[in-house]
Amino acid sequence: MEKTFLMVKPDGVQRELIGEIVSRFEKKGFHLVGAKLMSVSKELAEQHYGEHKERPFFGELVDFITSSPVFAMVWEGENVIATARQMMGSTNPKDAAPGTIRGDFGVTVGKNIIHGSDSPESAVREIGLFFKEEELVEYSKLINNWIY
Ligand code: RTP
Ligand code: MG
Repeated sequence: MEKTFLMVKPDGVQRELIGEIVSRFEKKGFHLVGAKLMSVSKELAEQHYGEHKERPFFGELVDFITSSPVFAMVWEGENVIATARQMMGSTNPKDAAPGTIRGDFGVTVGKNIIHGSDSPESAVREIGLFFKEEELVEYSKLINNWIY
């Protein structure tokens, strides 16, 4: 089954939105297989956002993500990568539809509450950056028989 890496960013943690965000993915029918509250080191931030190294906002992005703890998660389910991105909404909250996480809770692009992997390749890379294999838990939930 497909897995994705999702992360409540420092603004989401500070604003006490962890529960709200976890709840949305639980209610959707996805399966939580790993989660932890953690600080992001400068090295990890630079690796995670490596694709944006040449962008003018790279320094700000690294400073922001290392400024306060994040809540890192791995979720599993059919098409979870694309569906989670839809549930997050557009990168800039001003363009994000109501009903999406960024549309409901965000205002500015620099503080847009949540990160989600944008492709299967990013998901594998990001899960590997943030989680050791033994931190991911494989288990069954009977409720999934009513979803899949
Ligand atoms: P993310 O990686 O955080 O899930 O967000 P995303 O895919 O929707 O957007 P991406 O293009 O990967 O950009 C990463 C993060 O950089 C910040 N950003 N700032 N100041 C700016 O113009 C600007 N553009 C992007 C955002 O916080 C975005 O989530
Ligand atoms: Mg991205």
